[in-house]
Amino acid sequence: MTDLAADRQLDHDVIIVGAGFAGLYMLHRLRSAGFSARVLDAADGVGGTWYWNRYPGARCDVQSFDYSYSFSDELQQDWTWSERYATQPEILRYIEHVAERFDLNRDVQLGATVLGATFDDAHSRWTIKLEGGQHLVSTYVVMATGCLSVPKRPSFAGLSDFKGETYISGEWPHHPVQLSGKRVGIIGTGSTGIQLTTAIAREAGELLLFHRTPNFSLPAQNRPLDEEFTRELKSQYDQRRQEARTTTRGYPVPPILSNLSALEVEHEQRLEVYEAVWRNGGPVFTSSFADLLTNPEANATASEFVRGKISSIVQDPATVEALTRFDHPLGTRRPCVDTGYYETFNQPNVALVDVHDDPIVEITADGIRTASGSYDLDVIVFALGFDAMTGALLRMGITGQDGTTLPERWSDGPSAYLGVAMSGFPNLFTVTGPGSPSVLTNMVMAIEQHVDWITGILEFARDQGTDRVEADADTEKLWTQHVVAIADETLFPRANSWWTGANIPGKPRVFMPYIGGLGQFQQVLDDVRTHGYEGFSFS
Ligand code: N01
Repeated sequence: MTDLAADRQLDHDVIIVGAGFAGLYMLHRLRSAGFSARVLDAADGVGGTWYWNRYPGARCDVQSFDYSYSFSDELQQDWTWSERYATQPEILRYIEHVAERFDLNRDVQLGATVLGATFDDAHSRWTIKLEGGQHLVSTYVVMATGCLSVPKRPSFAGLSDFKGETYISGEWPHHPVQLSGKRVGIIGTGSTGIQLTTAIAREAGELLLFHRTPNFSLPAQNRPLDEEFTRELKSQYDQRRQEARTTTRGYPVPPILSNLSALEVEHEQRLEVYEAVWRNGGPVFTSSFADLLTNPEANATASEFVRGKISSIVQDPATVEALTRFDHPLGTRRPCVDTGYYETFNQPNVALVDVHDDPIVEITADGIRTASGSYDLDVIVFALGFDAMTGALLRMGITGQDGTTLPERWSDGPSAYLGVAMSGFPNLFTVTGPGSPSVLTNMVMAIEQHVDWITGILEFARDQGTDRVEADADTEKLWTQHVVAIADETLFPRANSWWTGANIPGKPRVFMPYIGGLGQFQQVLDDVRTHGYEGFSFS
């Protein structure tokens, strides 16, 4: 591949991998800055995670009007969201609209599976190898490959013996799936499994939810957005976005939240705050008080409140016990957000199968067998999560200078400067990579932040007359240590979460996202830029 890169003309200044929110905006920004760029995506349509995750009930639990691009005021004024939390089809329509509106599709190559990306040290170029034999050569590569884009696949014994239908949530088919009257089993109770549960319970003859570790789920309090709300929102959209960029989460939080310690206030006052935040809905519950994610005692008051809510909703005591046997403080795994999840267990056609102490042993021709019993099923749905944040990058066949591969480089866990670049991999950038706030925030705002910054550094390199940009190894190491150190000051590392890689057997355990929040991270990015992109070498 090296010779190929040397002999050939450059195909593009930048190859972008991934046609989701990140890749499409990257293309738009690079074009505006005068770079030639091409987006590659294995899917047959744009949308990234929202192209693939089309399972029943899929929707986003960040409010629609926040989980959307802010770069174009015309776009945000023209587009109207129908609900507080948008469904997958509505989000996909939005992304397709953006791709058309900004004429992006002509530079998007779909059905393009990347098999490898190799850096040619002598000529400072990347060669991208695609399935089918095509090669593309570019100066820069941007991996916009998503944080939750590699589903964890089922590896249960006997899987191939099953006579019924099986589905993986992140690879849901495009054709309608008929579940009415069938006996359906769902394995997995993260955000995906919980959304699937409420949707499938309305349709299936019988639904069995195979449940291993309880997750906290908070009510979405979803609602249609009426004209008055939308008019008011649009009249202040710009201010809302400005504020969002300074927040930890990437969207403004409701004023009912308190900035006191949960232990500083009387029991009654604490309950009032929790009740108000519960009624407001959404994933902001852990911001009810200032110390819920740093002080175990404070956190226990919130966990207890949620436990009480679950007990008051679910009628069967054994189900309550299984749903509330929490092994982690509230918020140290990504809280789920639901509409009627706990109520679903009161339906006569729904039952929880507790596989915590009675694990799934195998899948049989007829269904699922646990250590103590067998469950006949027509359909099994796997909602087992993702090889998050690093999965897509590690599978991309990335080889840097000196022939070092990314899996070799990250064998002890990921290390990246600002979540955007790795030493030894010049001219390669990642959008919302490990070491950036990404999955702890509103992803669309985090994507815009990274994409704008990457565009800036490429313009800077061009202005300097250079075409080789690399993160310094020492600076990268310091940043990676800082990311871990600030996470260690919180309760987050206590949980077996996908943020730490704990959900994937053999994955090095490192707390991957930057916990400081979007606003604080912006200050870091600004600081690095104003110091001439300190920590990067240009040659
Ligand atoms: O994945 P998860 P997810 N046997 O890893 C279980 C985002 N998201 O796709 O905890 C039995 O959270 C596993 O059990 P356990 C959001 O950021 C957002 O649901 O390992 N069970 C767990 O219950 C979210 O956090 C939205 O004991 C097995 C489940 O599978 C992230 O995606 C919607 C098992 C995996 O849960 C990931 O959520 C959807 C086994 N062998 C997703 N292996 C919204 O915006 C795994 N499990 C609303």
